Amino acid sequence: MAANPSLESFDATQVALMEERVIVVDTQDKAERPGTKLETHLLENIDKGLLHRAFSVFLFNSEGKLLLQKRSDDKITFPAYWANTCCSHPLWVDGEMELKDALGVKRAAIRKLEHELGIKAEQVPIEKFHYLTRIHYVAKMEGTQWGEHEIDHVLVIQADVDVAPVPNEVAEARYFSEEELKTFLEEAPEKGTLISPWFGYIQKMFLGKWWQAMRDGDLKSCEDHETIHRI
Ligand code: DMA
Ligand code: MN
Repeated sequence: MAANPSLESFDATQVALMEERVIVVDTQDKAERPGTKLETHLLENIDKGLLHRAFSVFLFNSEGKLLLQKRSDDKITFPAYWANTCCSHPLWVDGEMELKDALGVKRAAIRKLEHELGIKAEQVPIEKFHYLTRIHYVAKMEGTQWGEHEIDHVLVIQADVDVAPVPNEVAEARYFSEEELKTFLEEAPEKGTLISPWFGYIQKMFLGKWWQAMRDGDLKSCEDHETIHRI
């Protein structure tokens, strides 16, 4: 681990959150030990294979539009990038490590939907989440010491919610139809819009299928709890 990664210039709350204890896993997603968010997001550790557990929420409203967020400029990793509704990490605590029915990552998702987007827990009841699959990916933030190396547990929920973004987490939250998202992504390079690597991968590989299944009320057909997709 880097002796002294420079954090002085960052938002104090985001710096404090680097002390969170996330779940270090092996390549089969077996929990090994707690690791700080700082340790697990430094490229010099990622380059040695350090891997942790994460989740990604895709929230659709009753019109079938997907909520995306633009990450705050205050985020230490991937500031100002657009991503799916909410991403974060389950913590090394009993409630968030429970594997049965993916309860651990679902609880973490409810915690962070409120923390990042001000969405109240009662608007996203745990039984409404669909746990679809896991994606193992690595991403480096060019020109920085930061990156991601995660087994990302994908959660989909359809719910109408009240959104109140928290400024040092989320710069903007916006709903997209499938067509609107297509245009947004096509125009991204010329407009200089940053798209997070994990959302980019998921969008290309899975999102169309999940969107259709959500409309058909058949998300169950997209559940694959055995495979860990490796990107
Ligand atoms: C990390 O998200 C998780 C994924 C899937 C990239 P994040 O950087 O937004 O985490 P946090 O909100 O805890 O900083
Ligand atoms: Mn991470």
